[in-house]
Amino acid sequence: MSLNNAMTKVDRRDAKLALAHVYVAFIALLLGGLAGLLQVFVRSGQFKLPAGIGYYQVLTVHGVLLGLILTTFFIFGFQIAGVSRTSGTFTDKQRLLGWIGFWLMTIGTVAAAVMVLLNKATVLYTFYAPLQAHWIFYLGLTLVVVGSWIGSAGQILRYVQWRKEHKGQTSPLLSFMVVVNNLLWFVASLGVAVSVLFQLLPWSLGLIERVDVLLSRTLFWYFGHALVYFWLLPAYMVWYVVIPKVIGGKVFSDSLARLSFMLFLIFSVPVGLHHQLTEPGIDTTWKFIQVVLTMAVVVPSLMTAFSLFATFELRGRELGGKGLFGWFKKLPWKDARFIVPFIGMLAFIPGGAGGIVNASYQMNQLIHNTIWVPGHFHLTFASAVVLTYFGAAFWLIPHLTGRKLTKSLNSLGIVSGVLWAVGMTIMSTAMHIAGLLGAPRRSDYSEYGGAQQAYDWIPYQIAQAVGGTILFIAILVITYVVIKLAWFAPKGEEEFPIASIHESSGPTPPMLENFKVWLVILVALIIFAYTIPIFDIISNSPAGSKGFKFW
Ligand code: HAS
Repeated sequence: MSLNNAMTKVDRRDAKLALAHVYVAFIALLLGGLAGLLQVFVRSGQFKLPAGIGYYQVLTVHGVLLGLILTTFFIFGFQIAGVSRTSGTFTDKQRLLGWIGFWLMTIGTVAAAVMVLLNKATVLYTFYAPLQAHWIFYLGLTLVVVGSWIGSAGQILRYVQWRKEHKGQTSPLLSFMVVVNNLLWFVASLGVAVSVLFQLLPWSLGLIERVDVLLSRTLFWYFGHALVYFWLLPAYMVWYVVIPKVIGGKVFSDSLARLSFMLFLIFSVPVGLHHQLTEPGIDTTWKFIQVVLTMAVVVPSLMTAFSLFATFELRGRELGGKGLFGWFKKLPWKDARFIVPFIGMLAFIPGGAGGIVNASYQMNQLIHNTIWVPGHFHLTFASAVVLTYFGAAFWLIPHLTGRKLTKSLNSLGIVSGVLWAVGMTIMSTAMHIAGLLGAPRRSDYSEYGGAQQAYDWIPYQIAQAVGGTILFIAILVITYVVIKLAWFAPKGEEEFPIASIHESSGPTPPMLENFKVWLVILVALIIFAYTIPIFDIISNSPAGSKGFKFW
């Protein structure tokens, strides 16, 4: 049975480091959310951006701030607190690594953001060629990635120290999960690091004349799909370890949770080609192989759904719930720490089903590059994941600042979750339907002029504006709650909830913590899934025939 309660309170020095990350994340949420609001207005065809601001500029701000900055900073804040809480206070050296990482990431963010605001880096959050940004933008992103490596090293070292001090024992589940997520991030970000350092930076500096676009996209998606699981796994940490405690229950199975994380580690990376199913230049056999691997990465999510249902049902029955669904009513529906992530779980059911549609090769032809895809990731990322971050912030911030989540702040938290559910249902449903009608994603409708009225997807674009406005109101409510919890709520103690493992869980096989074995499988799968496609891309590249010019 794992030891999950090394400390009951996060050390003040570690709390400061974690909070610094969380604050940057919520600033990114507010600004990125504002950009999202402007975007849905433009897409409705009823609004033009003032002062020469471009649609794609706003779209880049939205994607970079929410997809790259909010996530990385919140995840690191949460993970630092989680490791400190379950493995113990960081040493000065480990904490220093955390601070170096934080400042590199922050400087990088500011540099990249300035370039985007100056309209010198309007390259969307995927930033692959042939779109080109100012070199400072790429340098900024490099600092974010390098900073994240250094910061994550501090967290991993704390876990390694715990294992040295507790030989033969199963490590705290939450710390273990953090290490898996950091390794996943490291292996995935190597792809984007190669692309930025050897292609995009030298190209933007004028050192090389051209880059191989297909190679840059392939390297991006090697990183890009694992990136979405790097966002997802912290939400799963909350679902597996925190939510059971919030509802008064226990972790259903330690082994199942660890196995699902290890499966994410090995299957998240070798699946990037499912973003490139319509691209010529990659052999269909390899696309198909990666489609099969994508179906494999669905399995740990199904295991998670099973585990959550079991946790909820066990607890509901303990509280006296009878019959097939009686247990459901017994869950703590008035607790924002539970209901907000729960709304996220519900959104993940259609979001995940949509993902399976996307991954189903032939069906991908129908939805690729339509607004169906943003519909999918607003359910998975912008609902399941982000709502779980919000639900976690409701206890994490007061725990770290030494304040209380008061009754009224709890109620406002619930209001924000309900507003999110309403706004997202309208916006995302409209996106899915418009996508099926052929509405493209990433389109500046003002460029279509009067002809846009002819398109039968326009009513759905207006519905998106309505949903997006409700979502922005939710962001304002959340920002208010966060500010109160950080600086103004009454002083007091708020728990960092960590559930213990259910008695019937059984012992955890040591194999599940043998990182060497899982990393070998991961590397083997990556080599298998990518060697031939990348070799083909390079050898068939027109510039490739002229030596190393393909970079
Ligand atoms: Fe995806 C595109 C396939 C999951 C994010 N995805 C994207 C993009 C983003 C994104 C950002 O194969 C756009 C990238 C771009 O800009 O071009 N995705 C999948 C598949 C999954 C999946 C198979 N995606 C995610 C997650 C994301 C995310 C998670 C963010 C966090 N996605 C694709 C594909 C594309 C794609 C293609 C490319 C499309 C194209 O052509 O461009 C799977 O991992 C999903 C598995 C999930 C499930 C759901 C399990 C449900 C759970 C909740 C249980 C609920 C409970 C509540 C217990 C099977 C765990 C209790 C309820 C009671 C009633 C009591």
